[in-house]
Amino acid sequence: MNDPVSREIKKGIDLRRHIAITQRDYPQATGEFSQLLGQIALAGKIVSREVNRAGLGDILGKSKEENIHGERQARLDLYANAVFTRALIHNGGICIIGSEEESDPIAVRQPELRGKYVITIDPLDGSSNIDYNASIGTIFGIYRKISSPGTEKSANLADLLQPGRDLVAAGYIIYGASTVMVYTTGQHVYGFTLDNSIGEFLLSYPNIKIPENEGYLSFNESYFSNWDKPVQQAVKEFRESGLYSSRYIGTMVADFHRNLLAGGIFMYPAERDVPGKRQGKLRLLYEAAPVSFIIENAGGAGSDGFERIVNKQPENLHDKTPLFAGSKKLVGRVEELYRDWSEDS
Ligand code: AHM
Ligand code: MG
Repeated sequence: MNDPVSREIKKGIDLRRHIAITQRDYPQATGEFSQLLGQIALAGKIVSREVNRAGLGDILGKSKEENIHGERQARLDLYANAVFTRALIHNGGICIIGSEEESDPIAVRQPELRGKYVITIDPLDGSSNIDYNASIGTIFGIYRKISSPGTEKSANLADLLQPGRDLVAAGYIIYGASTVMVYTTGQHVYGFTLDNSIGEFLLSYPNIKIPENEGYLSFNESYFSNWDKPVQQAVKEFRESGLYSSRYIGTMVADFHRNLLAGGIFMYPAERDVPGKRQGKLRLLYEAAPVSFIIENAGGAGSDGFERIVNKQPENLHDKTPLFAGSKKLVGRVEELYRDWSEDS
């Protein structure tokens, strides 16, 4: 960290200053991207406040609505979706949103509000944990508009269907023991902790790198018998290595965050014979691609067992994908076992 920018990026600086410093690398920047990250952070603070007092109000429990996946939406899901959507449309510098909670994309109608960025978002990941005071989170991916340059023309679905390798930035916010926002623009992975006393995100992790040969195995073991042979074999080997312990919260962003800091692997494999889960449960655009982009920039890997998640071309907004995200060694072993299996069968 000898360059002037890195020297200024010290623990404790606030997110706005951090963005301003890192944007100096891009003299052509118009400020739209900084504005967008600022709006995400603002919406995150509002959702964080609501999550912290959720049990006191009337916001826990299920609504009457279902999302595109046939899942009953929690009230807090809908609240988070509304907060993020509003913050992004007004002043977010974006032209279209693809959200887990909306079956169709939301294009920004007013030309004067349209920006050059495109966002995919899971406003509240870990819905099944909401009522039990366990960690939940928000995941986002930011792309450039590709359908027609400039902002005069409305964006369309094609702008959202981009592979993860074209992400401009990706990140997540965890509403846990404290609220933490992690993001990367394709170099360092930074983590900020919300200091509630001043209402600011302060830099707490200046350069996250995933450790090798230690950490946690994180998956829902109750599905073991539904997984492909290579996954079962990998799990057996990882357990027998004696290097790893097990942890599973059931909120991907929380499981992922822990393993990003501590090492290991998070997985949500395909269950080939289970309707609705033949490609697993997690969604490519607003869950798997952003975390894979992040973990690759932290020195790890994200794969569906056959190829890098960031190379997968989405065909639909709500496509699902199996996900293996963790240290290069563990994800690489899953891929190796899949390769041998495909050759044998
Ligand atoms: P959600 O976005 O509706 O909350 O669903 C995704 C979540 C992930 O956070 C988590 O990894 C997974 O569902 C847990 O599923 P399961 O209960 O099958 O283990
Ligand atoms: Mg989710």
